[in-house]
Amino acid sequence: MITVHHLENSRSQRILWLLEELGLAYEIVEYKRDPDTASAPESLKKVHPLGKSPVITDDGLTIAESGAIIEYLLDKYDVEKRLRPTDGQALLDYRYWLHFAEGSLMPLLVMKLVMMKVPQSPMPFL
Ligand SMILES: N[C@@H](CCC(=O)N[C@@H](CS)C(=O)NCC(=O)O)C(=O)O
Repeated sequence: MITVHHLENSRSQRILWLLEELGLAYEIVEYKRDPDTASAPESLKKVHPLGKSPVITDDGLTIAESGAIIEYLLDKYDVEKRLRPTDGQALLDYRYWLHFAEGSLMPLLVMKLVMMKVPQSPMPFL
């Protein structure tokens, strides 16, 4: 059985979506954010040294990083190759968007969130 260590309001939602698309059985261990700091609880550090989500366990393996988890699940369970192109431009596009999400988009969004919490932003363009 796949277990998802799921932090509320987080990238972990990507993994739940994919598991639903694949029609797989899974269980969720849910973690609540601190109401003041929005940080993950200390208990998440038992499964991820940095206390980050998502993390899954499957068949004795523990896997972190949403992109790596997505690749793992598709390699193992998308046997009919429904969700990931196998070659050509479509595969290049798939890889581009998979990496764009974490490599380019999320850093900007997170920085923007952080700057919104700073009353007088030293970077007003953010
Ligand atoms: N690049 C990682 C990012 C993981 C990450 O930063 N997760 C956030 C939630 S979206 C988290 O666990 N934050 C809790 C904290 O830092 O306290 C991934 O794609 O899985």
